Amino acid sequence: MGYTIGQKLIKSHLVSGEMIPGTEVGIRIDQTLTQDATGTMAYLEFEAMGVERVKTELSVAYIDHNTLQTGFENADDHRFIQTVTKKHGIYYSRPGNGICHQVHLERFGKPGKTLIGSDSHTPTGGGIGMLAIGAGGLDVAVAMGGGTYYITMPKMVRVNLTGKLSPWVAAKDVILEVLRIMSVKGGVGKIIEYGGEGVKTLSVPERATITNMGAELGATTSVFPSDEVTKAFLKAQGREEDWTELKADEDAVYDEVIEIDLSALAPMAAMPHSPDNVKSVTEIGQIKVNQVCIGSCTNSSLSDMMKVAAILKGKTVHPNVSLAISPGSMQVLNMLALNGALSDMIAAGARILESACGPCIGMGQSPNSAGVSLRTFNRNFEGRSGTADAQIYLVSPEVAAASAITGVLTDPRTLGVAPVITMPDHFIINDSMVIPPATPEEAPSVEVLRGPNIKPFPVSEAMGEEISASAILKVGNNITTDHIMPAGAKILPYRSNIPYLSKFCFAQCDPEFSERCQKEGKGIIIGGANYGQGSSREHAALVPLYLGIKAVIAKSFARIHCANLINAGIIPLTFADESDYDKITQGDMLVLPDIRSRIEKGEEVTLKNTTTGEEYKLCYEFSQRQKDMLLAGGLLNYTRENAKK
Ligand code: MIC
Ligand code: SF4
Repeated sequence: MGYTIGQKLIKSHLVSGEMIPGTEVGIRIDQTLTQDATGTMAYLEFEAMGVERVKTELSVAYIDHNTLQTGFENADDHRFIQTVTKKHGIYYSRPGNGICHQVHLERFGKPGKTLIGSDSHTPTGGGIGMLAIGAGGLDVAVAMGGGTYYITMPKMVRVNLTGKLSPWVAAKDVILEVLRIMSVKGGVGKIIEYGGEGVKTLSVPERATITNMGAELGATTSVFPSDEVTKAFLKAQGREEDWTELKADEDAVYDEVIEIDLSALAPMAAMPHSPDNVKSVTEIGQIKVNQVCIGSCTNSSLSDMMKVAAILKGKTVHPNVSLAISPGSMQVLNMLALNGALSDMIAAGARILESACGPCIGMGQSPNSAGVSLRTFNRNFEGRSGTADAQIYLVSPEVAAASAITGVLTDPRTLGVAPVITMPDHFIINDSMVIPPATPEEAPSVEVLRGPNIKPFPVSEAMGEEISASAILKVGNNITTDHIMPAGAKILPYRSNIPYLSKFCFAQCDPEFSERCQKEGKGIIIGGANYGQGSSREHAALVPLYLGIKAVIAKSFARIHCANLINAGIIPLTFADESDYDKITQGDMLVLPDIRSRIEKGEEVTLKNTTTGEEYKLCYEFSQRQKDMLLAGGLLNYTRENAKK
């Protein structure tokens, strides 16, 4: 039996386990990336491990999230990351150089390699045939130290592409269609692999848009073959030698096959407040638009920007619309400036932002009250934009630019002939904003500079014999890590200050949550299905840990968050019978009797509700390693214990 691309990539990096879906496999990591909102913590954790120099082939730290700098905090964190990376062998991409995933694709990613990044959209690298996975900061720290990265061996899904996209229909519409079919839970435990005749009609930036937003499916990752198109892209980036071919075997077997005829797709939008709430633009109709934002790691490539510029050329942004554009990287922005496209955007009235995440993570550009904002981004969770009642629609650059001119949600096919954008033979290459690390000889003399906003991170204790605490919070389905630990301009600067962040934990769901935790000192969270979807931020585990959360009992968990909980020493458990969820009321007193010995021995775990007198069966699927980690009180304790042995 032949292998899929995903299986080939795992096989060539396999350190432990067998490639049986649902069981744990350990893989060797070639490259890592961090961004600044998760990076500060990741490097503090790396320092705590006591490794002098990274053991990966390449590790890069990007500064792209916290770039508003409304106080000293961001700049201090940047300086910390710049100095700590210099000391430990990591490349540092300065603020202004661009969004981590865009820059990594342009300058560093290599087909056939493994990459983990402390950001959920790391699968962007799958666009050039990498096994690129989003992970918690601590997992990235461990990988930088040469440690193995563990995943549950995923099932393989093949998305078979036929035909060719029609004019005005974009890669964004492909992934929106996949989201419509599979939902935000549909990719959990799976690798989404693209294949078929349609693949060769898609450029690398188009493929990267699709693998990027595969994160919203909850998938482990998404991947395209590495072919002649990939080779041409790398050649244009001056990196032809980084190319290797990668394709699925003819007789590879998939667990699931989805057929998509590219020619049949139409422009689409994900409506508020979920990336899978997808309808065609014509179906939604011509709703009035207040804001349009173009950019983010999903849609900020040179070709996306060139399309936008061509649509805007000679036009003026509608008087009721504010149009903000953030090109994805210095390379993109510089090329737009040189070829005149930037001038077309400016003349049309676009507000040009720096090459960074910006509005995508609520760093400025919050819409007006109840405002409708069309964004080329990947997430439209409630409140993420910074305006609680804003209505965010996720669309392609084509739909965004067309609507910015008309002032209403517009099917770009009504605009006439679509612009044809060809990929350049050569991108402008200027890596001056990437600072290489110190040599091993120089490294000892590099001083790591820390600002006063950097506070120690919480470390859990070994698991006790019994847990007894109240159901301190009960939440519904699809709770995102943005609910658990919101981002945005006011809070993001405190990503290295857990005590301060804790005030905002679950603030959107229950403003009293944090205070209640402080009062009770401990608690158990009750969650619905797909608990912890979205971002990789380990703060969504570290802050609850700080607040005394001992366990989360949910209908099901999202992959990265579940791993982050275990890393933090918080026990993730699921209901054996989902209807038991309904029997628990917030405030009920709960007991997990003999939890330690039961997990140790692999026995059934029960939950006693002493308020109602009921008992519920719970499930867990921990590997031996995860059990040991939980018993030790998280990954750091576990690593320290192992080091002692
Ligand atoms: C996001 O898009 O939510 C982020 C901000 O990039 C996060 C990381 C973070 O919370 O810092 C992600 O996707 O992992
Ligand atoms: Fe940045 Fe948005 Fe991409 Fe996250 S999704 S990395 S915030 S651009």
